[in-house]
Amino acid sequence: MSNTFVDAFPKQARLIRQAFLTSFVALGVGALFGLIQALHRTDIFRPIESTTYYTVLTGHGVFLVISFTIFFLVGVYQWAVTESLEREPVDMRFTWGWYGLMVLGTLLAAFAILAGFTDAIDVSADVLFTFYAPLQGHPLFYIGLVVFVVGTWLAGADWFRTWWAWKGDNPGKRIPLPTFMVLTTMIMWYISSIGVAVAILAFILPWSIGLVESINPTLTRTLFWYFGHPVVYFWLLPAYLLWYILLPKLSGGRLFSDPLARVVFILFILLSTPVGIHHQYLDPGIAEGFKFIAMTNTMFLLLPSLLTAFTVVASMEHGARQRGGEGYFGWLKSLPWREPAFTGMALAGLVFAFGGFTGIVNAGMNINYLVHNSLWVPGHIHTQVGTAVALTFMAGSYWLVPQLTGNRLVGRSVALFQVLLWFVGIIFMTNSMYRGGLIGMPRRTAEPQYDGFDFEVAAGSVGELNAQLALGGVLLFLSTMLFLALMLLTLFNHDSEPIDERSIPRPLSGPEDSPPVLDNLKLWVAIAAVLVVLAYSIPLASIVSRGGLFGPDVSP
Ligand code: HAS
Ligand code: CU
Repeated sequence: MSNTFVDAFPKQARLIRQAFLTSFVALGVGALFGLIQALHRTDIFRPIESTTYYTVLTGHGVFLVISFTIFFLVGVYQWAVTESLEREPVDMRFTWGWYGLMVLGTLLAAFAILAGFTDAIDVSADVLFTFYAPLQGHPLFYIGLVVFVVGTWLAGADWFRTWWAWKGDNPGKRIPLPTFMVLTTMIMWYISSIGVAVAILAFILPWSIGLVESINPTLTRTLFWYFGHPVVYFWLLPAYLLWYILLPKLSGGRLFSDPLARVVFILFILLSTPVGIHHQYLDPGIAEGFKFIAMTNTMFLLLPSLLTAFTVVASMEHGARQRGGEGYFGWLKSLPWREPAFTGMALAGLVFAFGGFTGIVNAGMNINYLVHNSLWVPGHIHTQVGTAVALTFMAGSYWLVPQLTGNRLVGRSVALFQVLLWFVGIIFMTNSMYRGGLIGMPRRTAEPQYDGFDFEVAAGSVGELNAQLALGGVLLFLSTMLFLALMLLTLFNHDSEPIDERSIPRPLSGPEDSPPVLDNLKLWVAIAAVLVVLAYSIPLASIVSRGGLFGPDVSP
C-alpha cells in the first residue's frame, strides 16, 4: 500500500482537492461576513447600513452551512468511498459533472445574494439561510439552490454506482464501514431533500417568478423543516465519519465497535426526518398533538449521538491506554494533545456535548417557548455546525490535506494554536449568546433594543454580553484566517519530509460481530418511509385542507 492517498489515487485526489478549495473559499467569505455581523449587532463597528445587515446575514448562513459544509462533505465522502473500497468511480466525467453542477448552483445563488449589496442591478435574496415564505428572493437564488442540490444527488448516485461495481466483485462481503456511512448519509439526504425540492419547485420558485400570486406559508415552512432538521445531520455525519475513522487512529488505538457505528448511522436514516416540526412549536396552524409526536421522536433521536459519545470516547480511551495511559481519568493525559488534527477534533466533540444538551432544551415543547427566536438559538447553531462540524473539518484537513497533496503540514504548532484559538473564541461567543437568549435578546436583528438594560460593561449586563460576543467573533475570524493560511502554505510545501501513514487500523469489534441485516439498506429505507408517512401525512393534509395549496381563497 502506498503511503499517501495521492500516490494511490491521483485523479481522485485532484477532485477532492478541488472540492476542498471551493469549500475553503466559501469559509473565508462566510467568516468575513460573520465578523461584520458580530461587530454590527453589538454596535462596536458598523461599516455597513443596517438594511445591508440581512444581506450579510444571508451570505454568512448560506456560504457557511451550505457551501463550506457540503463541498467539504463531498470531498470527504469521495475520499472515504475510494479509500475503503479501493476503487475509483465508474466514470470520472460523471464525477466532475456533479462537482460542476454544485459549483454552478453556488455561483448562481451567490450572485443573487451578493447583488443585494448594490442598487445598480435589481437582484437580491435577503431571505436568510432558512429562505421560507413570506421572505422572497430573486428566482436565481432558488434556481441556484436546486442546481446545487441536484449536484449532490448525482454525487450520491456516483457513490452508489461505485459500491455496486465493488459488490459485483466482492459478493457476500460486508460493506466497509466508511462506505456504509456514506451510503446511509445519502439515503437520509434523498429522503429529506425531497421536502425542500417540492417547496421550491412547486411553490416558492413559481411565486418568486410571478407565476402564482400567493402561497401557503405554513405549508412551505413545514416542507422546509421536513428538510431543515435532517440537513443538520448532513453537516454532522461527515464530522462523525472523521471521529469514527480518524480519532481512534490518531489516539493510537482502534475503533471500539464497528457494529455500534453501523447502528448509529441506521438510526439517523430512520429518525432524522420525522422530527422537523420541532422547529415549529410556535407556529399556529399545526395541532399540538403533532408537535408532541415530533418532540417524542426528537428525544429518541438523541440515541445515535449518545451512542457516538460512548463509542468514540471508548476508542480514544483504548488508544490512550495503548500509549501507556492509566487510571479512571489519568488516561486523558496520554492522548496526543500536541497533534492539531487530534486536539481540534477532540475539542469539537467536547463543544458538541454542550451543544447537544442545548438541543435537548430546544426540543422540549414548553421550554422551547423560552428560547425560540432568541440569541440562544444562534448559540446552539455555533456550537453545533459552527464548531462540532467546522472545527472537525478544519482539524481533519490537517490530516487529510497532506494525504491529498503529498505535502507535509506546514506550521504544526501554529495549527495547534489555531484550533485552541477557535475553542476559546467559541466559548466567549456562545456563552454570551446562550445567556443573552435567556434574558430575551432576539436573534436575526440588526438593531436590537434593550430598553431598561444596563449598557455599562459590568458583569451580567448587556454590555458585558456584547463585548464577549464581539471578542469571540474576532477570535473565530482570526482562527479561520490562520487555518486558511496554513492550508495555502501546505499546498505549496513540496519538501520531502515524510507524512503520516494512510492506513486505518481494524476495529476492536469488527463487522463480523454484527448480523448482516444491518447492511440491508432497502429495509431501512422502507422503515424510514413508513415513519415519515406517519409523522407528516396528517399534518400536511390538515394544513392544505385549511389553507389551500396556494394560500386561502380570499375572493368574495
Ligand atoms: Fe439543532 C435549531 C434540536 C443537533 C443545528 N439546530 C437548530 C438550528 C440549527 C441547528 C442550524 O428541537 C437553527 C435553525 C434556525 O435557523 O431556525 N438539535 C436539536 C437536537 C439535536 C440537535 C435535539 N442541531 C443539531 C446539530 C446541528 C444543529 C448536530 C448542526 C450540525 N435544534 C433543535 C431544535 C431546534 C434546533 C428543537 C429549534 C429551536 C428553535 O426554537 O428555533 C441533537 O441531535 C443533539 C444530540 C447531541 C448530543 C451530544 C452527544 C455528545 C457527543 C460528544 C462526544 C465527545 C467527544 C469528545 C467525541 C446528545 C457525541 C470527547 C473529548 C474528550 C477530551 C474525552
Ligand atoms: Cu432540528
